[in-house]
Amino acid sequence: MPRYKLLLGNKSYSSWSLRGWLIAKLAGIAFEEEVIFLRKPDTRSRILARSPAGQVPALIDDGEVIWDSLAIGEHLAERYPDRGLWPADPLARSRARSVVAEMHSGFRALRMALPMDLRRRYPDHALSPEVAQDIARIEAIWRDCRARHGLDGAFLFGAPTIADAFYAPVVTRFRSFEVTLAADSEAYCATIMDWSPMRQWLEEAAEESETIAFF
Ligand SMILES: N[C@@H](CCC(=O)N[C@@H](CS)C(=O)NCC(=O)O)C(=O)O
Repeated sequence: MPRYKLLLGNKSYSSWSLRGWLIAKLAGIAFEEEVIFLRKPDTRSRILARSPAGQVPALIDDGEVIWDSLAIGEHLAERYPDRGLWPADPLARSRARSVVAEMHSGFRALRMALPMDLRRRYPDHALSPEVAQDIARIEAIWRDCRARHGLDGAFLFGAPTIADAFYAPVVTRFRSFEVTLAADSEAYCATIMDWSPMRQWLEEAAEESETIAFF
């Protein structure tokens, strides 16, 4: 039995689970998965039986639970410091932590208005000024990271890091809501959609039969 188990929500809808799962893939660990469908009468009790915050993702490491996507990232980065979860350069690392923290605690308008939904497209979806402001800020973050730290690869800091895992569900939102982006942002979105663990997640999401109607 693998040492690690990852507790996840539906692959089609759980953006925070996607982050945790991509981070586990980046760390190269072997892990079991347990998917708990969201928005079911027993969702909360099922998650609470395994993780005290009642949210996914949670990583179970040898019986000890680490909840929250960012805590999972830090836990695995500490366990496997040679696997490049954070950029090696100290300034790039601080910047990566900043943009991850900004995602983790911000972009509320975008997250509420454009849920992650890998099963449907929402063309012509009106964007409020607050959502447009979040989108502009995200494009500026991507541009700045790529220009300052990403020149030796196609990801935000060159090679893939926790920062890309954190922005991957934003990419899927931009795709499902057919958000018009600048050419460099489009190129970054294409990189994420073609990233091998991302393709695996998308394939597994497509196999799910549960659906959630957001609108
Ligand atoms: N801060 C948490 C947020 C996790 C979160 O909001 N997860 C949602 C699913 S994407 C959840 O568990 N919701 C519980 C529910 O729907 O009952 C993290 O980064 O891991």
